[in-house]
Amino acid sequence: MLTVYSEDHRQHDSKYEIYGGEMVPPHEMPRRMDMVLGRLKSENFGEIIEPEDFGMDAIRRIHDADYLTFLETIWAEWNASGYKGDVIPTVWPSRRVNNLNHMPDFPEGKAGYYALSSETSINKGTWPAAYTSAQVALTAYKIVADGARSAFGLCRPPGHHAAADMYGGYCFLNNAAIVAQKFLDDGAKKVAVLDPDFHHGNGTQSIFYDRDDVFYASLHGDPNDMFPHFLGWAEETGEGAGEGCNANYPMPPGTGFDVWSRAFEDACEKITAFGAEAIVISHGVDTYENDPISFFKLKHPDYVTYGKRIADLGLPTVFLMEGGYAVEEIGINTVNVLQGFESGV
Ligand code: Q9C
Ligand code: ZN
Repeated sequence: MLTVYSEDHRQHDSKYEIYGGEMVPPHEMPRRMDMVLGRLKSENFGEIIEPEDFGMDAIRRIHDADYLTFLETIWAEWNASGYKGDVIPTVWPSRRVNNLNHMPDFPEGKAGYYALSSETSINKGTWPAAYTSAQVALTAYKIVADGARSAFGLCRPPGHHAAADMYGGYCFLNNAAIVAQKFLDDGAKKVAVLDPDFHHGNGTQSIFYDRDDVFYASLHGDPNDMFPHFLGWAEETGEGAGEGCNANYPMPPGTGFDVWSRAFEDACEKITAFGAEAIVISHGVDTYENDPISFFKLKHPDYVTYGKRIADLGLPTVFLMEGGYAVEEIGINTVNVLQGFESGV
């Protein structure tokens, strides 16, 4: 399997994340990619190639124009306003303060307008890194569209929390949604996005929620106990034409592979019943037992097992990196899924 990767991600390197009332170094850090690259190389997994540049068209199919302008310009505006640190939102439209007919001029207002949450800092290089991350995803797509069974986009920053006009959860552009839409625009009738990342992919769900051409399935920490807290319940099954095309599997703290893999099996069976012609995997490995911000209990061999189950779906498959914060072990778990997949092809 080919891996697509660019060094451009290093430009997204904020100093701080607000976590538990403290300013800490972001859990989503550049070193994550070094650990995945190291494992790909030590396992001789396959060639690692640079992304092509496909421009903005496929990105604009998913994200609103005003939101993209915001991402491109907010750091410079923030900096010009006299603020010295990373862009960190501190005020949001809320239940009782929410006249969205006006976009505030001041960058703090703009950041709050577009932000899901405050842990996601924006620094000078965030936009070029997010742009290249989407190009990494689109290049992985092209490899599969050209006939390969699978490809791995080693994306950073990740994407599944980003909606059409919202960033957060370490995500800016929804790489998985961009690729799913690209499959459709190039002729597929039905595509699935399967999201084993520990967190609910609220962005992907919201983008496709009323549509019957994309099936979205997510296994994640129960919103009662885990970010993003306000989406991801099992009752969310899609709406309108999309009714029945969304499947959420929220699970409680301490969930191990016995329970998790049954949910995974159900998701796989639903995707087959849906009739997907291709699949995008939101490849997060923050389900790992030692992940510092998560609470599932998957172990190294479990990743091989579910990777093989993905192969059994028999579909053209684009893997895109999402979360995983047990940095020293992210490479093992990430590559285990890919090796499990290849053993099942
Ligand atoms: N107390 C991905 O795995 N946590 N994003 C915020 C802070 C955000 C994870 C809660 C976790 C986002 C792609
Ligand atoms: Zn995650």
